[in-house]
Amino acid sequence: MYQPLSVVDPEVADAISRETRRQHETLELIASENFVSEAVLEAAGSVLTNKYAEGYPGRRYYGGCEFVDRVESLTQERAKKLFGAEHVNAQPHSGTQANIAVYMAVCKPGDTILGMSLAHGGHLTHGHPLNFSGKMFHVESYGVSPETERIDYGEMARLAEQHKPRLIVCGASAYPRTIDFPRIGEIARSVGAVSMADIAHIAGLIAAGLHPSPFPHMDFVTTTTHKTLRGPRAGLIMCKEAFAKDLDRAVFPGTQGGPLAHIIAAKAVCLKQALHPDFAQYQRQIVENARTLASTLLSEGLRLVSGGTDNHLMLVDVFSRGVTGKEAEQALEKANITVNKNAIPFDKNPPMVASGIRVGTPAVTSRDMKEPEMELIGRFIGRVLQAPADADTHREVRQSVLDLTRRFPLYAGRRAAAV
Ligand code: DSN
Repeated sequence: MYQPLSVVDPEVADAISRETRRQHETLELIASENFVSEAVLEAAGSVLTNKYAEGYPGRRYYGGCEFVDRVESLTQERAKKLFGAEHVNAQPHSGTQANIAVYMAVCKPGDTILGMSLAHGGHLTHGHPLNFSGKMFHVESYGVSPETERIDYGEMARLAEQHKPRLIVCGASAYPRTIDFPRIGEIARSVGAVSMADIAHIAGLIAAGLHPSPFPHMDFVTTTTHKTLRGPRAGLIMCKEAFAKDLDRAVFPGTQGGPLAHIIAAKAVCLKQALHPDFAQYQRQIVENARTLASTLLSEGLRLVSGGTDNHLMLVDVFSRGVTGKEAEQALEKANITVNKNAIPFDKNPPMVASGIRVGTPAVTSRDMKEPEMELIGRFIGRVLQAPADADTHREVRQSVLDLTRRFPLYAGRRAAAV
């Protein structure tokens, strides 16, 4: 007999219900988060979770794969069309899994990889010493220039020439500026390195033509599907046909077992939605919103790393105001504004304290907020950061945030049940 979650497991049901309410009532400014469509949620919560399907469409180690084959092939076809990719592997469970697979496809343990330093906006998997990438490979890191706080391509070229890496990795998780893929591709080719772009943050912008494409400059492109792409939490890899076999072997059986068919279905749905013309308009609004929020924060007297943004996020140097990133994150949370503390380039504070916060617009744009709301949000942030320890300020701003979130409901059909 069917029994709802609230009956089977009231504790988990309660946590989900409270999280639903939190999502409704806060301003989600974490640059890597978003709100998926109901259709994506439905696919992710479907019976496909019951199915094992090791292998690839048409070449499985299990029977009964007719329908999951169709789903995985659709995901591949749609990703190829959206990004202009030659080959797609739809199975990575996450962005980290996607990056692991590429490294395993082209490198041997001990090979040199050149990636962007986490401290300057890169990602853990781009060679951080505590990550598998830093433990398995010899890592050289490039970063941003101290003057412009933009990627120092000259330094990248010098390091590539000096260390002759097997793989050059670009892409970032906290970099507000356009990435010069043609230039990086040229640097890689000049030293005989394979190139990889991790476009997890900017995949939606690339799909909409708002950030230059990494194709045909890069050999491999990895992404998550849950950030600007607005799909399920998962990964995806694209590559040139010449690398297809090595890549597929590196995903399965190299680093993963059974793929998550329900999540692959949710990726297919998100890619279908991303191919619709409305998606490009959504991406344009993300970028417009980021510009407006950045200029409002500047007018509030806050310093932005590199002076502004070209994409969906900005790094606010809150320590220039005497507030640490940790204090800023906590104070804003009390006002129902969610951000994450983030190191800024050449940070003097340790990463768990940090001098900055990272602020992004994909999720609030999914709630249909536009420029006037970004101006309001910028002023809320400015106000909290002026008095980060003041409980009255937290309360007043929280009330204004609640007024705003009520005007822009999330999952309108579910709202009554959730709140
Ligand atoms: N942790 C993600 C982010 O927040 O950017 C990157 O994987």
